[in-house]
Amino acid sequence: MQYLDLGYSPTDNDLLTLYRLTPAEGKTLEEVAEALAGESSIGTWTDVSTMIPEVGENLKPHIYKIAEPYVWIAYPSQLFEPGSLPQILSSIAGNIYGMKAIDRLRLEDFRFPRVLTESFAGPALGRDGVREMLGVADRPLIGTIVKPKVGLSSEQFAEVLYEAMAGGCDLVKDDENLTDQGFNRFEKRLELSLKAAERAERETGERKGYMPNVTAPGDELLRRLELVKQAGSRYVMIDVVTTGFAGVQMLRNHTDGLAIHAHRAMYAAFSRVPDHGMSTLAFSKLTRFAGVDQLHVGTIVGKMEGDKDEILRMHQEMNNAVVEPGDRLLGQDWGTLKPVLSVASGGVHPFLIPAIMGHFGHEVAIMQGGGIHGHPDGSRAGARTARKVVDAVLKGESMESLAERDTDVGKAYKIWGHKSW
Ligand code: RUB
Ligand code: CA
Repeated sequence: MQYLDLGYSPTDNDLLTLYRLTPAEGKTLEEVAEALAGESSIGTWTDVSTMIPEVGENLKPHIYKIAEPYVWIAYPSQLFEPGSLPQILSSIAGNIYGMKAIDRLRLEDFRFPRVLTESFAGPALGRDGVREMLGVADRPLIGTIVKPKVGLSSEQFAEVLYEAMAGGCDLVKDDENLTDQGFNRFEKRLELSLKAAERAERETGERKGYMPNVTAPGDELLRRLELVKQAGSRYVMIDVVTTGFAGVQMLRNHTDGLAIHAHRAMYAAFSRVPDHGMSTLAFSKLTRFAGVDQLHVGTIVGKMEGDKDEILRMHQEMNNAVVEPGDRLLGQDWGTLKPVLSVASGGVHPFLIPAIMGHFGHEVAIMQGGGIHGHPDGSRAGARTARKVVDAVLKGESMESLAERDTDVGKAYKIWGHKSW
């Protein structure tokens, strides 16, 4: 087969991919691109007598552009099973990573055609639905991750959650590695945390969201989801990478109006090496198709790695109805799929909030763990500090001036006022 078709104009029915491709020693980019195009679609390593002409004609991919080290491929949409991220990934991000002819391979970006886009339900509530549910329209949502990550009992956990919510957090989440351990059972934590959240709601007059981590093998995941529904929670959270996209799609199909918070622990196993794996941009786009309502996208200024331009691009892909293609970017027409709320988290403290709002505007949830529970007067004071900082940023007040006139902020400023990563 010949898939090299430079100058081919992709049709509205094609799925487009952009790979960064490093051939193994002694191979040319063109020959390796040919092998990749075949292996990710209809081909194998040699010509086969079973290749009937119609398959070759109708289903073959087109390598339509090459600019070393990048390769652009258009695949006919009929190659893919509508609504199945596992099948699509097994094609465009599957065997090809392991081929001897390829030294390094990175899926930089992809674009689904409308027929595939609309086969996914996307977020049930999305960014705007989450805001409506919580009654917060015009400021960043403020949240926390209970710390220590694991180790507190269910009772101790619920108490920290209460303090944070009473102080002003809209959202409190389990950490990614807290699920159902002996020292903190899921059911007990769920019951006590929702009670504590209700108490904080009564006292503050605000609506609050507890995000219980239902990450587990599939059958247990669904069992925990049912517990969460029965308990009357507004949210579930899930570790999308370790659970896998099949599990996330399954969860989405059973949530019945609950919002899904997506934590991305392990994403960097794919994205960290710059010329291999999958970009965080491509990964993030998958989660909007899978139907999560909010996703960690990085902070630009916090403790986790992440290129500024790529994070802002991810923010666009999460928020916009249409993202236009650009230089080495394929864009996406999201059709009727709702926007996802971007979450900025990881090493955030109150005095990084102005920079985060500078980058994301108010359309973001800012989640601090250490930056709230590390306040010298405790979690409640930490949460108050975060809300005061957000209000000050919205009014244009400087952090120096706020720290001077407010005790909560002043105490936090002494520790973190000048901390950057
Ligand atoms: C942050 C935290 C999250 C990170 C993960 O806690 O627990 O797991 O947000 O990173 P802390 P990312 O505020 O104490 O650092 O959001 O980049 O996926
Ligand atoms: Ca965490």
